[in-house]
Amino acid sequence: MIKNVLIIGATGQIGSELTLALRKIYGNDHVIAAGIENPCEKLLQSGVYETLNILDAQRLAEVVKKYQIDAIINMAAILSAVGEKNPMLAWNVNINGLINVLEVARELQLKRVLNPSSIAAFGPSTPKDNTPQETILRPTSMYGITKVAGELLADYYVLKYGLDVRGLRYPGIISNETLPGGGTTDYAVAIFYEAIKTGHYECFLKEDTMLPMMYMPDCLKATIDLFHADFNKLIHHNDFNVAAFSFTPKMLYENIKQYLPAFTISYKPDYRQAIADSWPRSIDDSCARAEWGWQPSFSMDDMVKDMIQVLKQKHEKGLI
Ligand code: AKB
Repeated sequence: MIKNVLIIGATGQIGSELTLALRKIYGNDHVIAAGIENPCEKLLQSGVYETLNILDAQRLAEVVKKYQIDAIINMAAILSAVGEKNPMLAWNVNINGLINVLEVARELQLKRVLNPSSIAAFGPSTPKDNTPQETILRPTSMYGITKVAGELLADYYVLKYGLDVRGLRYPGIISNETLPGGGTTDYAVAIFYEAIKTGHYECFLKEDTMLPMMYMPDCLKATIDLFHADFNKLIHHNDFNVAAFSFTPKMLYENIKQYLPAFTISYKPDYRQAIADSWPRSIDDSCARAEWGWQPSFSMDDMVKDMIQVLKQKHEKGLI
């Protein structure tokens, strides 16, 4: 039984909400948040926060021992856009950081590791529609290269050492708590903030760029369900496709405009367009559905409605 969980990268977009969700399940004292940035009040007040750089293997081992950790969730990553600006940083954090996690888990005989991958694992030669889980993996971004290598490394630890390591390929994640940082799908979050705050958004992707996306409550559900899945029933381990819906910037703009009729958009594609063009348009997640019962709850319409409602309230209170 898992008692104490360490979440590395706990201050990030997914890590921050995942920490709070897992504290509700395991208890505040049993979910240790760790990262290199300043944590928000909610994280600090609900449990322990440790400053920890994933590249510091010795300190990682100290934290694991100090809190008798038996599972690690690794949310620390350099995402696609920042990764293209600084490829070696992406390789270092995403691969050497992961090796530190896998090695500490092997040496200290932890019970479980969860390490996410991404739709960035696919590349321009991958089939773009309803992309299967097992297909051509030849990404052209450094982030994507680290995600494929990470999936293979994690599977290697399963095969070679019998370590319980699992992972899922996140699409773009949309949320209203912590802002994403450094990704290509970040436009799908920024557009809501700008629609509410200024009434105009300049999009860095072309209007017809279709990408797979998911609302945060489904992202948390997918992560926690896979974390709790019966290891013996898993056929795959570190490459689960998960899907909810796909849209283009134009589709998202038109949906938001229903709630904010004066909202305007302009398009000024930059270097992130090439990254987006190399990714799938939609995802086949039948392995996740069959092996651990994955099913999304939020449609695009549900997500837009909820995002507008939550962010409007925050804006009225002066929080954004
Ligand atoms: C990114 O855009 O880099 C991430 C991802 C899809 O993994 N959000």
